[in-house]
Amino acid sequence: MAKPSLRSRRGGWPELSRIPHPRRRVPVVGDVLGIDPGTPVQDSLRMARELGPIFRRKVFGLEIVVVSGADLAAELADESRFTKRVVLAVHNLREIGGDGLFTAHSHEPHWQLGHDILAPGFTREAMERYHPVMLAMAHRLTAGWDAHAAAGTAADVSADMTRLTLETIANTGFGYDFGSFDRTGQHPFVAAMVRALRRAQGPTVPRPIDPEKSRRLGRRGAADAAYLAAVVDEVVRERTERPDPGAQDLLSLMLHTRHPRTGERLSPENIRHQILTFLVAGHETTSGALSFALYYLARHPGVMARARAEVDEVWGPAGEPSYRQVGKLRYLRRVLDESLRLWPTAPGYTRAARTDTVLGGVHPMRAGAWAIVLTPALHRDPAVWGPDPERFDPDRFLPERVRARPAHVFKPFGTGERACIGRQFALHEATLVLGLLLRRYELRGDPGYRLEIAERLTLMPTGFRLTPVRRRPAAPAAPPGSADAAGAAGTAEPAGSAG
Ligand code: MNH
Repeated sequence: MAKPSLRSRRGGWPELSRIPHPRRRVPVVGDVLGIDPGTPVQDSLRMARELGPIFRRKVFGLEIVVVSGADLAAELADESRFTKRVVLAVHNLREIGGDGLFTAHSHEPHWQLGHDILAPGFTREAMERYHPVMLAMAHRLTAGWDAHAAAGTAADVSADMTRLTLETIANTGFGYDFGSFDRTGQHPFVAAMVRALRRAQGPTVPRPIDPEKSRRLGRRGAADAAYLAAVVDEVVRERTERPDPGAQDLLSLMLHTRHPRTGERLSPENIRHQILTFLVAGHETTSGALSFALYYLARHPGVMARARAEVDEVWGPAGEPSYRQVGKLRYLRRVLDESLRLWPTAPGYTRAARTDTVLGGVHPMRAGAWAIVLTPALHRDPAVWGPDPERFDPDRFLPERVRARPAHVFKPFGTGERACIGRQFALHEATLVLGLLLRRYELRGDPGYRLEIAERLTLMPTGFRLTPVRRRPAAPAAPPGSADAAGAAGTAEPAGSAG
């Protein structure tokens, strides 16, 4: 345990010293020993285990206060005392996201305007409109997995979930198609986005300054930003060249609607920022959530069997699930929630004090001072989640158990007015896809695989592969050898021979 020192070296705020920091603090550079620049979240999670519900971590001159205690997180959720803070890592993303919804300061005019104009794109009615498009994108995924099944090969789960979620947000939100499933490698949009997210995350430890290398990085960054801007141009050009008067998607809301009260419209520049924001925020985290859920399903055969039994019962053996049938997969939703508990793919959010205040009676904050809620740590607070928070157990999300917990202990989508606008979109898409995969395949993981997580502001499993095996068609509806089963096998063949 770190021993609280009595005096603050910064002076003026001796109280800061009352919260612990890692033991091996190095002059000037800070708390960097044993720290890997690529995994700030997983390192902070380890520190939280040792240092408790609130600690400070110093990286160069910057002292970050990290919160993982449920009581403190509940305080920080009080919108009258705290508000979202656009911290450096998010600010760095303004190079591509500008004053789009995610990177905007709450006081910037385009935040409220954008929020109000885009809100109709996330209603229940909107989800019902997206549902058939989501289904069509999921069928592209299963066509690929049918080919794996036919060839007996394994799928790279995160890569395929990224193909799926990128096509889903692009097609539902913008009527735009990246063709991700038609290429073997990563789409250049995804590559440029991942590099941008990594650059924004920045090095958490100082690296030797190599001027040639930093020039190279600068050029790379400018090239990526230019490329991403070109993609946005293309999205807008397609819509303006082939106007779709019936379109009721995010793009038409941005281009053609006014604020319901003030009549204001989004500026052309802001629209560009919003498009990129939604293309990125709308797929990267959902892809991670799906990948983690599939990882936990493969690791827990009992959970997988129960989830599959639910799908078979609620959806039946064949046919397209309706919008409403997706919402009925209550157990599968709990699997998703439990995956997001252990690995919330947007692993934190930052809260700044609106006025001078004291957090938890221990940590005085000036107006503007901020703390980060580290959600993977909050989601493991033993005071809330019990003595074995690492255990994967979807029944933690049984309604009566959720009701028995205090508020603000499960925050994978952030908090308050700046919480995720795409929550229902993501949950519907992910539940739909998991249901389709469970109904269609046995999923075989590599028992030797050990979870490895890449960090780039978001969390994503890497190297996780699954071999899909077509299930025997469910007994009564389609006995083996029936037209149904033969038809299904037949569609797999051409794709299989290609792969
Ligand atoms: Mn999403 C904000 C997590 C899916 C669009 N999202 C947030 C925040 C979290 C978050 C956490 C709050 C960040 C902060 O306080 O700084 N989002 C997720 C997760 C998933 C997700 C874990 C999937 C799982 N998000 C989506 C999808 C979309 C989307 C899908 C769009 C279709 N998210 C956003 C936008 C914001 C946001 C836009 C910013 C909202 C605002 O500040 O007004």
